[in-house]
Amino acid sequence: MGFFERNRKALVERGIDPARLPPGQYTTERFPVLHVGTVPSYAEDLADWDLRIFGAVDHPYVLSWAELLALPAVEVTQDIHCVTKWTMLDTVWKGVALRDLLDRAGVQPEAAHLIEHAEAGYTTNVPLADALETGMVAYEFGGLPLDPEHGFPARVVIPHLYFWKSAKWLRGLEVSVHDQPGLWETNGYHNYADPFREQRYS
Ligand SMILES: Nc1nc2c(c(=O)[nH]1)N[C@H]1C(S)=C(S)[C@@H](COP(=O)(O)O)O[C@H]1N2
Ligand SMILES: [Mo]
Repeated sequence: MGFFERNRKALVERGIDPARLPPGQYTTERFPVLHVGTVPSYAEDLADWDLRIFGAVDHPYVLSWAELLALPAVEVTQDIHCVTKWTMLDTVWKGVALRDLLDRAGVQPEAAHLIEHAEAGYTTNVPLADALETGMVAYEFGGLPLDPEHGFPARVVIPHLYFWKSAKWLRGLEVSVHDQPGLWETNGYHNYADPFREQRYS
């Protein structure tokens, strides 16, 4: 029996439904770190961080760190899946629902895409409907602030798509009428990225 089969069998033995594991994935307990470039650092009070909500919206706005924390928070437990084949089950995230952030901006009716803008020019695109359904701007993982390498102070989490669709070190949310494929999407990765349909590459 190979590694992937053993991993799947171990889930069954733990009473976990193996259908939660997308095809070609294995589960891990330790949280891998994956990104291009360097981990950004910020002032102690995060005065040099903000989040801009803009694009095809009636009321673009900018949130400071304190303003983000003051918004109603949600806590979710979700499975996450990286295209490099690891899955983590039952990860716990706290933050603000993308729906709440975008509703405040007044999304224009012809908008159909969300472009996540992160530090150092990293972008990734998701259909607006997907972002509104499951997406959040997370600032806690497992009850603690995000680690710098996992996106501190805030990142997107869209658990039902491969994890490259969840930008770390988030700085902007752009609502867009037209699709704008991001770094990985313009380098051979799938534009939608459903792990259960194994949409790894295009
Ligand atoms: N800003 C930024 N966000 C990013 C990336 C990146 O390179 N830069 N990499 C993506 C990829 S490919 C993955 S798999 C996940 C990894 O998140 P983690 O390091 O917290 O596991 O972050 C995503 N978000
Ligand atoms: Mo990734």
